[in-house]
Amino acid sequence: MNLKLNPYSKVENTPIDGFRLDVLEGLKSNPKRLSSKYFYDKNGDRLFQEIMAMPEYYLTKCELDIFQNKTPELAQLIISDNEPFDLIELGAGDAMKSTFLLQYLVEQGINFTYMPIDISGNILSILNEKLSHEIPDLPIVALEGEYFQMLQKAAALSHRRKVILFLGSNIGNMDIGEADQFCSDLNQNLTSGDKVLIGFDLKKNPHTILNAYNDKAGITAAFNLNLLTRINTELDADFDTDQFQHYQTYDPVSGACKSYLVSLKDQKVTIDDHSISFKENELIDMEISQKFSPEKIEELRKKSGFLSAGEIKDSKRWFVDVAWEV
Ligand code: AVJ
Repeated sequence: MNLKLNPYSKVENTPIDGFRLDVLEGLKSNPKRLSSKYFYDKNGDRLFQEIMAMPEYYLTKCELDIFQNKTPELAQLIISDNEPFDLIELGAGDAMKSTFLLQYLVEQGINFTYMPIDISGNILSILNEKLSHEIPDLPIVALEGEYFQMLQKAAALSHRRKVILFLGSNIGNMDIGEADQFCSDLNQNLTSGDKVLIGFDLKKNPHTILNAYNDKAGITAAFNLNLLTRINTELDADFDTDQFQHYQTYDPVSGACKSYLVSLKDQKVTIDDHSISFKENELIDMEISQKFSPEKIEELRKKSGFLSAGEIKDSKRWFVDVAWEV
């Protein structure tokens, strides 16, 4: 198969029905919840890029420090032999950080195909456009959809050794139980010699963490409220976003940084033929951004059956990219 002849191809769409069912199920639960994986429509992608550019949002800067300034060490963590491999990135987004690694690998003449997976087709087209200019020699196969469905697609497309990138503390969007399950599933979907590189945001001064998610400019608030707007547009609903308020918490003991939307009054919202009632001050559980201790990361690795293959921290030691091997 000549993957070079196969530029950005839309392999599969997130079924709109999955979105609708998840939203209705979440809003009929007690407490009400919405999944942060749905934050990323066109507006959400733009808002997240604004978040990454905020001075308070240290995560991107820390991981960029690793990818930009420790590229050879990073490459050493994932290169095994001269065999060609697939570099699969889960939740690639605009691949701002990984581009430095991709560039370096291509310069070193390493034979690999880059396979970004993302739930947002919009950001994948932006990414594909960007990479075709910045690294024209890079073979890319972009996959739009859910992580494991697309991992299976990737495995069906090629049988080469796999290196999975899961950066930016995307793993933090799962609670500890979900992260355990996810890493075990990942391990089950890979074979001996495959590797994963996971970015974890470390516990640090709680003010630093809370500030990153509670910015004064209100971009994080807008990022949360945008999901209500998305539901209005895509699911024919009538949320009044002025009647919901963003509330952020960080619990330094558990490391859970959580966002909620608070209903500012008793209100009813219609989602096509469904009616959802909100009491004043009732919450919608929106997002978890879990922070980790080194011990917790080790526990996660052992539970899910991976071997340790090295790690790199940023110069502030606020963030770590950890390599595990099957
Ligand atoms: C993209 C999941 C890593 O949790 O830090 C940023 C998303 N939410 N600000 C994170 C996010 C609010 C971000 N991740």
